[in-house]
Formats: sequence, C-alpha cells, structure tokens
Amino acid sequence: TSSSAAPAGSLFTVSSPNVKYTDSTIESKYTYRTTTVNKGADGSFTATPTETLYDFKTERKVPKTGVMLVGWGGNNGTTVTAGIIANRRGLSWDTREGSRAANYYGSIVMGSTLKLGSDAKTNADVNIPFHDVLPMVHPNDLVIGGWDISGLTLADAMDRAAVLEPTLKDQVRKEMAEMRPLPSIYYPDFIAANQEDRADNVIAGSKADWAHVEKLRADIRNFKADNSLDKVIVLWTANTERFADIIEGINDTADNLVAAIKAGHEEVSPSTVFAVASILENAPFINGSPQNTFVPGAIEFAERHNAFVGGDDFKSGQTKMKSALVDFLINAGIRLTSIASYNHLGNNDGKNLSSQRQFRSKEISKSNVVDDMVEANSVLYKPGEKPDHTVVIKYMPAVGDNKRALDEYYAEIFMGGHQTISIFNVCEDSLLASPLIIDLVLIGEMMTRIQWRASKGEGADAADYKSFHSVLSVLSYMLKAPLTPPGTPVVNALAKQRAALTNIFRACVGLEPESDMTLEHKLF
Ligand code: NAI
Ligand code: DG6
Repeated sequence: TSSSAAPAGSLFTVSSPNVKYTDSTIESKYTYRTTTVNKGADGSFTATPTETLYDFKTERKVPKTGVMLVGWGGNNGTTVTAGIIANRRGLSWDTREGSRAANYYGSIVMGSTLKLGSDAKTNADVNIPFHDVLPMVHPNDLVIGGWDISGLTLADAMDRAAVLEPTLKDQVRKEMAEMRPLPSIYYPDFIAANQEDRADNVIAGSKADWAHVEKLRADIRNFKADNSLDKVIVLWTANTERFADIIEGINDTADNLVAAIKAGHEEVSPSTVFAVASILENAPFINGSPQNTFVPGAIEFAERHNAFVGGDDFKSGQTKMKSALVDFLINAGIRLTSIASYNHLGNNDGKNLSSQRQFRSKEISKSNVVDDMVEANSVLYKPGEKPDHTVVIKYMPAVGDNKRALDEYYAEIFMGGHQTISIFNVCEDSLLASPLIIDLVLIGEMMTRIQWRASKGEGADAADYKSFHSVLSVLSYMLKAPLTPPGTPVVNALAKQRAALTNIFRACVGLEPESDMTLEHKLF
C-alpha cells in the first residue's frame, strides 16, 4: 500500500509529491544540485549548475540488530556494553558530585538534533533528534557480543579497564559476569609484545589461515541464530595493529588476498581476516583502529560481495577538535603554519602504542587529518605546501583512561603577526569512543536499508535499485582516517562530514539540504 502519510509513531511526515510512504518503505524523488566547472585555455573557469534526479528507497522495518565487537574485553568494549545496559535499564548511580543517570551524550545520533524546517506561524527553527529522521535502530535494543584474546568476563574486564564508577559497575556487574568473549585469532607480530600476557583466549595458529575465516564466520552465524537477529554488524575495537606491507600478488587484489590467507601468508593481519569473514557473512565490518585493515584486496573483496565496510580509527577527542579548529582557521583566512600534538595516557591502548610499529599506525592516522582543508586554500598555501604537523604519544600508566592531549596551533595573521592557540584537553578516552561505536553501528546499519537509482520517473522498474558503494564514507564524521571508495577524495573537515551525513539522510525523506541561508529572516 502507499500513502502520503507516515505511519503512527513517526515524529514527522513529509508532505510532498516527491515523497511516498508505503507499509515497508519511504520513497523519495530527489534533485541533487551541484556545479560542474570547466577550465578554459586562459585559465578562467566556467561554472555550470547541474541537476541529477535520484530515487531513494528506505526500508522502514527496524531490524533486530546485533553488534559483535572484536576486542570486546577492552576499555571501549566494556564501557560501551555497560553504557548500553545502563541506558536500557534507566540506571542512575551516586558519585562524589551527586547522582548521575545513564545517557548517550557524545553520540551524534542519540545526542544531537537537526533542523527540520521553520515553524509555519513564527518562522522559528523546528529541530528534531537526529535519531528520528529515519527509522533507526535504538541502541538500547542492540544485542552485544564479540571476541577477545583475553578470556575475562565482561565484569572482570570492566574492572580492569578502570573507567566507570564503582556505584555504576555494581549495578551492571551481574549481567556482565554472564558475558564472556569468544576466543579470537592472535598473530603476535601485529600487536605490541607487551600484550602477550593477556592472550589466554585464542584460537590455535599464529598466522592467517582459511580455517580462521571459517571459524569467525561460524561465530557470526551462531550469534545471529542464537539471538534471533535480522542483522549483525562487526566492529574492530581491538588493539591497534602495525601496518601490513602491501605486496603485489599477496594483498593487492581480492583473489590474491584469499590465496594469501589460504597459504598462511604472514603479512595478513587478524583485522583483515575478520574483515574477510564479515564480508562473507554479509555483516558490515567497521574498523575503529588506525591500521590498514582494508588493504586493496579487502576493498575489492567487499565490492565483489556487495558488502559494507567502514573505517579507520575512531575520532574521539584531539582529532575531532583539530578537524573543527583547522577548518575554522583556514576558512577564516588565517595561515596556520604548525600543529604540535602531544598526548599521554595510561590505559592498555597507551601501553600497546608505546611500541614503535603500533605507534606508527596511529601517527599516520592522526597526521593526515588537515590535508583537504589546506589543499582547498590556494590563497594561503602554494601547491604541495602544508603546515608542519607533529604527533607524540607517551604511555603514562598513572593517568589511566584519562587521556591528556596538548595541542599548539601556530599561525600567521595580518601583516606578519602571529596567533598561538594552546589547548589542554583532558578526557576519559573510552567515554568519548563508546558513543562513536554506537553511531558507527546505527548509521552503518541504516545504510544497509537505503537504496537508490537514477530516477526514471513513475512506474520505473524497481529492480534496478542498488545500494550505496561498499565503502561507507558517510561514516567519516566518527573516523580519523576516513576510508572512501577507491579514487574518491577524503574529506576531513568536520562540518562537511556532518553536512554530508545529515543531508543524505534528509534526501531519503525528500528534504533539501540545510542551507543555513535563512532568507526568511533576511528578505522581508
Ligand atoms: P584496549 O587495549 O583496552 O582494548 C583492546 C582489546 O582488544 C583488548 O582487550 C585486547 O585483549 C583485545 N585484542 C587484541 N587483539 C585482538 C584480536 N586479534 N582479537 C580480539 N581481541 C583482541 O583498547 P581500547 O582503549 O578499547 O581501544 C581499542 C582500539 O580503539 C585501539 O586500537 C585504539 O587505538 C582505538 N581507539 C581508541 C580510542 C579511544 O578513545 N579509546 C579512540 C580512537 C581509537
Ligand atoms: C593516544 O593518542 C591514544 C589514541 O588511541 C587516541 O586516544 C585515540 O586515537 C583518540 O584520538 P583523538 O585524536 O581522536 O583524540
């Protein structure tokens, strides 16, 4: 059936001939407006507005969804699990600063709003929760499971993480004591040697093996069946691995990667083996760490199987500030000349990163995050010119999960002057990362239910709808080194990343992008 009204329970209905609600879908006709630029022989540009008409179709049934975390027993894994349980049960707990209640602060989906439009009578903005724009899974309904090379129950692992208040832990302990990570694959060469003492829950074998792929696939299938799930998302929040070398004939194509796993090649990382297993189970796989899990062969493998992947490296504190601040400075016409970023932290992530090869993965992902903003401004920077940028990370056990991030931004201003901005950012790392895990899962899941086609008008054959590209660059807002479809640009500027996400969601319900022109307040 079809109608112009959204079903009961929806927060809003779009009243437009371009939007149709059926029992199972929301269908929109959307005109995508861009500008095509041609450069003439004299170097001048001709800009031509262009329009492309798309049909979007969004499946409305919210699936029963499970998330399997690789590294479930780590700081992020235990914190996000306890946080979801606390929210689901509406818990509150005492702290020395008074009572605190469960919330989803730090999640763009659960904690932010977007402008639906202007009030018909007053012209005032009408804002709605991000979560209500499309029919999304609620995090309280997620079923959580996963793997860890450490066999502690989630209750004991939560104590080891030392992130949450004892009064909260006491209330979730019983439930979390029942949760035990599945054994995982452990190839010691990929993570720091200092992690070895926690590796007591491992599948036999210390290098890639097709039997590992099959075991992980069976784990995903069993989790799905045991919990009667419609869908499973797999997310890597395990230790940062070293980079894998990209070797011709080994991991450069999908076929070579499969052959390399079967041959037990030592340059295939555990995270890539997890990616391959997830792709084969059609479970979206998201990488929350910086290493190059998605070697070219893994991307080609995902494309071949029409499976979704996303990454890399959660963007929680320092880098999120950087991708907002640098965007602001350069767009303000201020010539940023150097960024010095220093961190110290005392959690297990910091311990793993105290090893050079794992630090190098993080250094790479933290260092390339301003390139697009610099390259876009040919007034301030010559081609190839960049601000100096250095990243330092030190392990300081005493501060635990309370990471310290110190940044100095040094810039040239008007007439040879200078501006120095110093930031001292102290935050509980895992309390910033956990809501990002939730966003990546919810948005990743939502993207599996959106299809598109170049519009053919009324009565066109629905069979030619397709999904978004396998590489979900729409997740970039949550990630430091966003993975994009091969050959497409990386966008790091935070505001652009958010605009892409919100405007794609708006297009699915037939709404124009938020332009912020507010002509209604200027032309009267
Ligand atoms: P953690 O060290 O507390 O947890 C990682 C867990 O992964 C450990 O329990 C470890 O036993 C497990 N593990 C290691 N190799 C494994 C394998 N092959 N299979 C299954 N489990 C395995 O680290 P944390 O703080 O939870 O961070 C996780 C990842 O997220 C790290 O790579 C970190 O760099 C990254 N990250 C963390 C952010 C944060 O704010 N906490 C932000 C950005 C990225
Ligand atoms: C220290 O840099 C440890 C890292 O794992 C970071 O805490 C993590 O990557 C978050 O980085 P950022 O730059 O988003 O705060």
